[in-house]
Amino acid sequence: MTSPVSHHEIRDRFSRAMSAMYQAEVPQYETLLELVAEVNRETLARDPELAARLEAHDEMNRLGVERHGAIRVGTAEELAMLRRLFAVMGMYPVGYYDLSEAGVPVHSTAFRPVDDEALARNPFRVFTSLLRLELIESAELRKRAAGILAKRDIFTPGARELIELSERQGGLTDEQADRFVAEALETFRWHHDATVDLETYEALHAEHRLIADVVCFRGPHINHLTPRTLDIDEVQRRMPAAGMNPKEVIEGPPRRDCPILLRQTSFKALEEPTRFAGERQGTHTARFGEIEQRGVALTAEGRALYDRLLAESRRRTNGLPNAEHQRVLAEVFAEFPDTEDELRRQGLAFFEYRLTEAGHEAGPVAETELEALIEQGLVSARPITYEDFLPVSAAGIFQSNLGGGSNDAYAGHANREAFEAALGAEVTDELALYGERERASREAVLEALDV
Ligand code: OOG
Ligand code: NI
Repeated sequence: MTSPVSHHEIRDRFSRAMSAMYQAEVPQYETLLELVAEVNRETLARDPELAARLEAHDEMNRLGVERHGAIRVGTAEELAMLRRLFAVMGMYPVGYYDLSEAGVPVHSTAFRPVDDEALARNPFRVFTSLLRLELIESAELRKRAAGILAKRDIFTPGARELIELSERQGGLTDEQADRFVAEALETFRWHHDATVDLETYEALHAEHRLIADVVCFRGPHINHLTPRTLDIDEVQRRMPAAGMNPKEVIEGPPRRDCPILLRQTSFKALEEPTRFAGERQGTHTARFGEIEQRGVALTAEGRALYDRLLAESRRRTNGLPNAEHQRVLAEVFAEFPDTEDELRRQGLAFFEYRLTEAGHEAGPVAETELEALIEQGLVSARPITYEDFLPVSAAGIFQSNLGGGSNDAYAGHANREAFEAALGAEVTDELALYGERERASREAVLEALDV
């Protein structure tokens, strides 16, 4: 094959094409992008230290292109083919998310780039959920949904050909990559026409709105895209003036000096005119816009502390408006150390180690303790950004856009094995990825210092 283009280049082209398509489909998303860019600009101007840090950490370049999206599919075959489609762009399944716990009949993974260079170039991720028809109680409805899904093909023949070509050749040429992007995009396009009649839609909708969303259309339309903001509280505050209806509360941890994990909010899904079989006009509500603010990835210990504090605050925040919700969260999370040094010393967060200039110049060093080397100014530690998602937050995003629909009967059905069987591959453990990055950087630093 003549000069293949890199997976990263294809992912970059695809994420831009997807964003352009979604801006055309959902003009409010374009407004959201403008608002996020404005707040990011202001935040960086106000906080030169943050600007310098992002620059030094290779994060400035990716900020403008960074986003994630989400889709929902109906069958194992669809999920397995998506895995192959995303692999063409260097995106691999990371993490298993059980949403049944939150009353939503799906389980999910995130397709995303995994290595440092790929993440720095364009960290585009797609949160991908598989509908779990087995959780629907009515056998009749289950059969009906499965029958409808069996009849559709969500991929164009061109996309299938190019995926196979890429697998055979080990990549795509420039021209093939452009065709791939155009063909792959078709899978995620919105269709105003449902594939079923209104009566079928309503029956599935009555079981769970999400089931109707997955089953009644030609494909897994992208249901939101999410740019990365540096100040989520400010964007949330400005949304109404920009004509957007924000969800009630920001999901995730509170505002902190050292941001951890992920905070998210969205504008609510729009009610869109939909034509059903038999020329009946109706509406469907699925598509929205989301924003996220990312912080440091937590170790298993840090995550356990986060989960405990989140559970504790949820008992106290139920139903509170955002300002109160955030105040209670901040109170409960006061227990979570909020300096980089403490997060590191207590092993709560992942860091990447590098030699400082002094470290580069130092000769062989006898000290073997990283903390001592940091104190001596030979080594610096920088927080590793969290690249994944949070199940409780994801459930909050699902629910605020599904009219609060949740069903306790779905709970307690995590089934990673079944998900991986459908996917045709194992999902990578996200903690292992961060741990490996930290470990490799520690070894490289110690080796360079010849300790
Ligand atoms: C996915 C919701 C989860 C996130 O950012 O946590 C999500 C969906 O609504 O399909 O996107
Ligand atoms: Ni999202």
